[in-house]
Amino acid sequence: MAKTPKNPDSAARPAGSLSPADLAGADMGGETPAKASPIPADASISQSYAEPQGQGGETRQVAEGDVATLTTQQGIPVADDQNSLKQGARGPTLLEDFHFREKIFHFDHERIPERVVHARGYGAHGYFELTDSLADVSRADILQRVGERTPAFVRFSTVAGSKGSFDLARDVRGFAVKLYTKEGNWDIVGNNIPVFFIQDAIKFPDVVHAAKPEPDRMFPQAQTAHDNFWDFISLTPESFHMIMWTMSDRAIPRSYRTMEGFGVHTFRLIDAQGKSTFVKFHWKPKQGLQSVVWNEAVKINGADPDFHRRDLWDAINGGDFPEWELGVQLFDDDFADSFDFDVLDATKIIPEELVPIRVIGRLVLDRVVDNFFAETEQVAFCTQNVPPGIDFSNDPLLQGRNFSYLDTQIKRLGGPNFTHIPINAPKCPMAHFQQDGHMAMRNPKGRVNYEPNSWGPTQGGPREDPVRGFTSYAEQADGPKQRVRSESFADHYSQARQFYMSQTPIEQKHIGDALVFELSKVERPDIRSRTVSHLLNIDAMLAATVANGLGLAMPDAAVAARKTITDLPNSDKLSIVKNGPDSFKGRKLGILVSDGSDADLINALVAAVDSEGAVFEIVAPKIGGVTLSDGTWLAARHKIDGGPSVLFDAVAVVVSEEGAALLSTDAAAKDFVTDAFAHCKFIGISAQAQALFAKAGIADDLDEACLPLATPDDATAFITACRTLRYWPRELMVDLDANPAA
Ligand code: HDD
Repeated sequence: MAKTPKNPDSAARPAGSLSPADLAGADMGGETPAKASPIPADASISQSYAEPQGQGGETRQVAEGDVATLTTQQGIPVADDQNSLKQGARGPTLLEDFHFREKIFHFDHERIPERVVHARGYGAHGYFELTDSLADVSRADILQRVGERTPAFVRFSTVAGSKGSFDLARDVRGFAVKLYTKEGNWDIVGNNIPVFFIQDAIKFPDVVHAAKPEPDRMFPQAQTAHDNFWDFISLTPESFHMIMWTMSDRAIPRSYRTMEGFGVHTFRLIDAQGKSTFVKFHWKPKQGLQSVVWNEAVKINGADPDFHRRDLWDAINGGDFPEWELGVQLFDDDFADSFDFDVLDATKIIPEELVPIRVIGRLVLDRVVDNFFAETEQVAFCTQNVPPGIDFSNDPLLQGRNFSYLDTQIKRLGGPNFTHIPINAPKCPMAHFQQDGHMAMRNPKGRVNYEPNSWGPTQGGPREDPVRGFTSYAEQADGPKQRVRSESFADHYSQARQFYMSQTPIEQKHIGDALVFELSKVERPDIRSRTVSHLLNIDAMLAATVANGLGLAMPDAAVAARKTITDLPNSDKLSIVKNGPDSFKGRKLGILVSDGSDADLINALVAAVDSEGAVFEIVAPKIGGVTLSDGTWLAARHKIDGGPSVLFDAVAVVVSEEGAALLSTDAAAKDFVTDAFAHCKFIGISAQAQALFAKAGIADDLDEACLPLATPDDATAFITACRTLRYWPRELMVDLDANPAA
């Protein structure tokens, strides 16, 4: 960037009439000049604003280290960015003011349409490293050489909410990965749930319309707890497998870092001889699976609507790079033919116990974006972006997606040249004869823009390559042209049941609670009842729990196209609790302190957190921090009102006697401990802190996951206990829904 000429007349200006260079001189700490000057309060200063700006100031080159001159987009240096050009100090603004017009024009066009779904998201850069070659089944270059790294960009998202909605909505999470391979971009545009609501892409607008805010009132935002969604669902039995997942804690993940990702569809791998192997893609988080609980999610949305964004940003910037293994399930036609369900049906999984996962690589996110808009907002994922060696199956959802993503990018990014935007541009050589269009950035040179041509190898441009080029799998297709759903897609409940049965009791309880919560927001009793009629085809106990929770008479079971298979084996891989982390690494302890907190204890806690690879944040009565028992000062990260316990995985309350007395008068401090308790968190309690728990009304309920922090030695034991993440038995003591008689 060009360095600024400084405006030499700045020193002569009256106060309040600052030039850009003056403002920049006030050490703004970056390259960008400051945006605003103080607004003058008195008339004499405002008089000074009327002076002709930017006249008489000759420019001169300044030394390295000075800030850049503010310019227009055309590069014209700007003398005054505080005042529009007027005819007289109080006169009309002049059309001639090209700087003003350009600035406002550009501002007016800053927004591009948000994504029609998955509008709220967050991205990061990283790489994919192959750890096991798939050369035996695929010719894809990225899958050949062990140890080779491929640049990657990942965008996580929620589905239903707008761009400005909160992170902890109960929702599916998008898990979209762009791999910049040497043979072009490969996008695996997946979710954190391995199945989908619908089987045929023609139903996508309906399911999305039903999930989004209702069109007349435009609420509720970012939630499915409303009539339209459940009306659609209760009329769409194929959605019930996915419903089991979205009502589970999978839909309220603790972090993007603690979610699995799935390619969902069956794809094909194609080897050098053209042989096809079916494949499903899985991303397995090294951090283990973890979710929050619903009451906590609701409160996180208020306390920190950017909870997931901040978590990813902090982890990457803190050097704790999130990592996932890429696993594949490989199978052939024989397996597909013998499987109970159709492998082309995106409402079905193939249990890992049936087709084990082969881990072939790792995905590491090690760099946040430089600019959210340029990268995260403009990234354009397309399911149809696959390199040679990867191919599609006939899954009708995937086939529809392959049309939709290209189409949506043209609307969103404004034209056909969105691949010219750096985040979307392949990192391998490109050569083609596509040209022109809005915002064309990479324009071919030379005379030839067509083929075949006879201009010879140097002037004639690129040529097809039948060997290296993408070749579709030569699948035989036959049959009448018709609008039908294959009979093999007709079983809607068996895998929904298998998922539910594979959960631990606490996870099953959460599914029941979520259904009761959502359906309690539905106004029409017939929709509630119709939903329960489907649950009867999944599990009678679940249906009874939900009917009871709703105060609803049990309806008859919905008519099922296929009878539920009730003896599918349970799959441990479907449970979050059974696939949790084995350490507290990467997680966060909140430490509530006061003046006089035991310094040795705090130091011991911090050391134990450090050695576990976790992080901590200090919560204090005032943001100015506290003075510990040894006279040292401890900075605070949060004032108590702004640092509720829902922001932490576990909490420690290490306060002095006076601190406990003080905090006992504070509702936010009492919420801090009662919420931590209600959300089944591990709690470390110094002897003096007991008084706060007594005032909060839970001193008599404290259980074995509320650990005493009497001496510094207790710190390690406490952090070790936190590895378990939550103490679930407590939930049965604190929740009305746990009491069947209620
Ligand atoms: Fe989709 C975005 C995932 C079905 C049409 N989808 C989008 C994103 C993800 C998914 C992760 C956000 C990408 C990003 O971060 O920019 N979608 C899925 C999965 C599906 C699925 C896993 C089922 C297995 N989607 C689906 C269907 C259609 C679409 C059936 C249409 C026929 N999806 C879109 C879209 C979006 C999109 C409208 C909105 C913004 C975008 O594409 O770039 O084209």
